[in-house]
Amino acid sequence: MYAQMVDTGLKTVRTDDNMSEQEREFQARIDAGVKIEPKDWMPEAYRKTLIRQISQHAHSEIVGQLPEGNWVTRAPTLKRKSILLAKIQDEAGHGLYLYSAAETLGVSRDELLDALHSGKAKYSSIFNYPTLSWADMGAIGWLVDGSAIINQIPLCRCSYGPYSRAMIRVCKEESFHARQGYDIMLALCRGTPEQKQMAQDALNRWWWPSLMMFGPSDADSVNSAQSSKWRIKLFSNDELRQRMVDQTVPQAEFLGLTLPDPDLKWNAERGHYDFGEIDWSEFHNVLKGNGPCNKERLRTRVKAWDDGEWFRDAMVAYADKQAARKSAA
Ligand code: FAQ
Repeated sequence: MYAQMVDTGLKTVRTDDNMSEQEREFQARIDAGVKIEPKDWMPEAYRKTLIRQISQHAHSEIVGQLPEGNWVTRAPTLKRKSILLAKIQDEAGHGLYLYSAAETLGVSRDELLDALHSGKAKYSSIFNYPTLSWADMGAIGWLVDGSAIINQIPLCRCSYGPYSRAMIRVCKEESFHARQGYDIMLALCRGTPEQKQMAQDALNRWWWPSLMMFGPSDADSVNSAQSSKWRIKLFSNDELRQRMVDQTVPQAEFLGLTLPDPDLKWNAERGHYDFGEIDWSEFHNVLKGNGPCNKERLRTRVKAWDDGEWFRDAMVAYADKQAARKSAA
């Protein structure tokens, strides 16, 4: 069906000339801004791309609970503890909306979780870094949730209905997360010199990994061309990364913190901040499973899954019993 494709040098992209009638109609619907719904016909590659991206996204939300979970018992006040708990709980909810959206594409949750637990599935590189101090809770909310929002606001308008609708609620909650993170940073920066130093140290460690969240540079992004054509991606990795830098620099200035990049400077001609080269070898190393916490994160997830088996079994047994009662009545 997809007989001929154009080789972009990265990954093949379907061209208008070589599409079947059905594919052309599908592309026309996307170009007209009509949402694709689960029961609509879709090219197999569109379905697979969405399953890949949505499930990676769901796994990121679930694994993303772990770095912050590390600080629940050590939050400095009851109020901070309640806020952190609520945030972590929100991330679990995001994972659930996203697994549900992926399931509408004909894949089961068990298959998705198997892929995560066996180490086959990817999740965001950012969650393979350790959380060493309370200031990391501020840096994660400010920078990681901040980056997540920048990436996810456009996804509210993506072509696949269930994904775009899930994103609307997710983005609302992410905004609260980013604000609470900035509020932690603000409190630390207005505190003692030691507290301000903690905030600076967290910023130093989380800045570059946050920029890596947006994925490889456009020149190296294998999936971007086709995903843009299908309106799964509305902006490129580099465009969104630039947006994050432009948005964050004044916020760091307000905090009185220094971004750990000697090449960062305003470029009046471009109307954007120029910034230094990202260490892509670190990014690829983390993706290969060799980040500081990859093994620990996976081990924790697998243990949580195994420990929950009795509960899942009990729920299924109860549901079976109810169904048997109903059919006997
Ligand atoms: N980490 O060709 P591209 C959050 C992979 S949610 C790991 O550019 P694509 C909330 C990519 O999968 C954060 N892998 O790929 C929260 C592909 O591999 P594959 C997650 C990465 O898909 C906050 C390969 O590299 N957000 O933070 C990364 O077109 C706080 C080539 O890349 C989403 O998932 C990475 N950073 O663009 C929770 C948003 N970047 O599959 C708790 C939805 C790239 O071909 C606490 N996803 N890769 O083997 C997306 O927008 C896209 O998937 C991108 C990547 C932009 C991430």
